[in-house]
Amino acid sequence: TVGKSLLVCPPHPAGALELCPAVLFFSRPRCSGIPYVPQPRDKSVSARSVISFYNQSAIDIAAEKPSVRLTPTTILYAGKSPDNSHILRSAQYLYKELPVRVAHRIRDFRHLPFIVGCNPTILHVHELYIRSFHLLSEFPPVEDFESEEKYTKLVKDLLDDHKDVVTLLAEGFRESRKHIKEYKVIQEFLDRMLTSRLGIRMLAQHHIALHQEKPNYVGIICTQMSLKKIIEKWADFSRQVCEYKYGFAPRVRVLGHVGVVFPYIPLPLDYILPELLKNAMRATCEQHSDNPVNMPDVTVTIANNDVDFIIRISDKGGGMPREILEKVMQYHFTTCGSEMDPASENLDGLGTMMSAMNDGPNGAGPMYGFGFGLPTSRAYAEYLGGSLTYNTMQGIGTDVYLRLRHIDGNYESFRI
Ligand code: ADP
Ligand code: K
Ligand code: MG
Repeated sequence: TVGKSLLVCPPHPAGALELCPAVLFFSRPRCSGIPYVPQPRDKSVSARSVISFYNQSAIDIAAEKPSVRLTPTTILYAGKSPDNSHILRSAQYLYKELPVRVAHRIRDFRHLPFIVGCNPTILHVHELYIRSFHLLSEFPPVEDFESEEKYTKLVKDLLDDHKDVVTLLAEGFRESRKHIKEYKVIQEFLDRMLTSRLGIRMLAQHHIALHQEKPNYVGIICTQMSLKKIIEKWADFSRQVCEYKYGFAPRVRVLGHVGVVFPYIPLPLDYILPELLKNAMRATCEQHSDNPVNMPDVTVTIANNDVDFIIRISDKGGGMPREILEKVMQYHFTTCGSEMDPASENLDGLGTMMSAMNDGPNGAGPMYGFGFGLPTSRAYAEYLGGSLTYNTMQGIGTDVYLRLRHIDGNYESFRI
């Protein structure tokens, strides 16, 4: 039923947003069949990638360079020039920066334990990065608007090429993690990989968005973001996914500083909020399945101050059993089905869900099952200078706290 329900999931309200959970997690390469089998790729590209395993000097040199990370304030106040020279400067920054960041990720792939690096799915992603490195570093310098336009087209294409990377990594590590004794190796790799990817995508999306005029937006920064509105948007979305899965869904109440409006980047919230809300709704539905009419609400409380803002998501879904407390933050750990063991391979469920997610670019993520919701959300929150923590009361429910730094506060928030 999981697979069936997901085939007709509600559309994703984020529309074309690159970072929507569905796009991040569950879409697949246009070229690939399902279940995933690495496809024979363009010969020249393949040969290129293999050669670069041996002849690495360009990648090595780039990987030695530090990445230049910008604060959101720098981006916000970079200034809009009537002659659009800010767009050119933005492209020139990306032109220098992207090959370095991609080279860092390639270095990480090379440092993976051999047995993991050999996994065909992981190798495929590794090759995708090598290919991107070559495309980016061999592009002629961006000097005028004509070359800027071509460069922006390349950046768009690469965003698209990489949209399935999280799904592929989830799959590759699920297959190969049994060979690794230390979970920390996987966690550190995925934390770095996913947050770096978030950063690259924010920069790329920002550059693309600079080309469009949108009220209250400078690139991807919303200058008047209403937390209440964005929470409500994702609450509606999650309720639809939930209703589809269970036939009912708890209501969501938003309390606290509901009137606050401030500049922020909605993109990461578009990933984190639905993941946390789906978790709360799933727990509530499963705990109160005998009396869905009187299901307790999920309560979201906003607290805002000069330094940061906190979103608490409280559910009365019975809490997390003691024996899984230590594991819920682990990548791949899920209580999908009756199994509580992360090593248990619910291949059927995963396969069906993954394929369901590839039906359209704006398809919805599944209610649960990947075990990536909490760890990815925490990695993103920490990357953004914040935190994700939880308290659970066995028998009653769970409170999850998402704390994030303001980008216009007195302290440096984070660097993208
Ligand atoms: P998934 O939702 O795919 O299982 P997550 O990382 O989002 O992966 O969550 C991991 C596990 O943590 C869930 O399977 C569930 O057992 C537990 N969990 C998460 N949030 C809650 C919650 N609010 N109440 C009870 N259990 C939860
Ligand atoms: K998990
Ligand atoms: Mg989840």
